[in-house]
Amino acid sequence: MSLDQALNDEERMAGLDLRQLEQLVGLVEYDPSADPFPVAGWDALVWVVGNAVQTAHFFQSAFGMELVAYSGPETGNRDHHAYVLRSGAARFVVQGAYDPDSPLADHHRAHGDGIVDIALAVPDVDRCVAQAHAQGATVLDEPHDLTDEHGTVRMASIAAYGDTRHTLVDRSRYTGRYLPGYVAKASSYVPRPGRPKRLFQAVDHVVGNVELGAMDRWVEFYNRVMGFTNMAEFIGDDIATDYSALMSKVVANGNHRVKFPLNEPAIATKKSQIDEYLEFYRGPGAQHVALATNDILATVDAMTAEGLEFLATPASYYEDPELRARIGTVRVPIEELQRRGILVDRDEDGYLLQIFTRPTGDRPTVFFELIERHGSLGFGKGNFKALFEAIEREQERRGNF
Ligand code: TYF
Ligand code: FE
Repeated sequence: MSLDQALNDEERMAGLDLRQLEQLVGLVEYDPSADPFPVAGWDALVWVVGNAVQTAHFFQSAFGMELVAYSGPETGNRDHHAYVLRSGAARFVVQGAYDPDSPLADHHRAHGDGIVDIALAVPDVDRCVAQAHAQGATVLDEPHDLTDEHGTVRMASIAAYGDTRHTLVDRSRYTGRYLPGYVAKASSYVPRPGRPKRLFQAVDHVVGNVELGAMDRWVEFYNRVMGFTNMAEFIGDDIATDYSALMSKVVANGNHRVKFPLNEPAIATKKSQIDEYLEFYRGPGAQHVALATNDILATVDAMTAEGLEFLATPASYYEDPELRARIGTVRVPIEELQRRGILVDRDEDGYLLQIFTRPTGDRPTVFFELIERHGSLGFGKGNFKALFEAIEREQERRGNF
């Protein structure tokens, strides 16, 4: 598939052009015809939270997302509330129990706020599920159609790490806002004057935390079942015990729209941030979502104005002559980055700017990253030391060290 065919209708409708997206998330060319499990991109990140009414508001105010659809008791869904939010190509679905006996209440009791489903857009659900069966994956929902007056969505679900699933979605024959059962609903939230129209354009990557010793098994799962390939960046034994207390490998689908770094705790003298996550999430799950923005400075400013908190970066990071020499010239003066705590990394392909939020829920589990790519296809390897030290300072403040 050429890159020009790779832009889906929704991305086109969101006003994104392909060169933009290519730059934003680092797309590559690939031929899906030989792929036994072709994945086109992200469909949605589906959350279960303790209060969907308020989380939907948070994603509109602090993340600048647009409310587009809703399902709940008023629409005949007596189990839960669900709000569908968009920002560019990204779609979040936020669900919270209405019925006290809803399975979502049990999910939330166990995990707290988190991602239950990393749903992926696929052109052929049945082909993917046939491959999943052939490779011995757990198929949670066989392919089925959902139909309403807007058309038909075909979907199926397979199990991923912990209680996380991948729903595979083909919405090519559907013109509705999200899925049958949802009604269109617009934002009543009014952004403050002067705020950029959109604070991020796409999902760049979603990181999974798995148990000690399970990382290679999950990398192998994504390789063998889903045809994902390994990306160059990883954290091995060598650096793990020095400061990161984690190991990490990255897999990506054919066109690199979907990138999954997978972390496991490393055996270190201190309690790993991954152990802390596994303890508080009660098992493996999605750790952070990286959001691609084309203006990380404006995004950080807008989010900060809404009260979102980012990890602090010490002045020593920006004053380090080695870092200064390595990053060279970026699009803004370093002082602009320092004022906001934005990190810089450069590799042979280019550079990236990134910053991390503090956990956004009650438990020290899920957080967000903002990333602005300028050619670099990496994940900020040069920042791992500074970043992990910042995360550990927070861990210490929580008394979980
Ligand atoms: O996704 C990544 O690999 C980077 C770095 O606990 C990272 O964002 C890795 C592990 C982690 C926090 C950040
Ligand atoms: Fe990341």
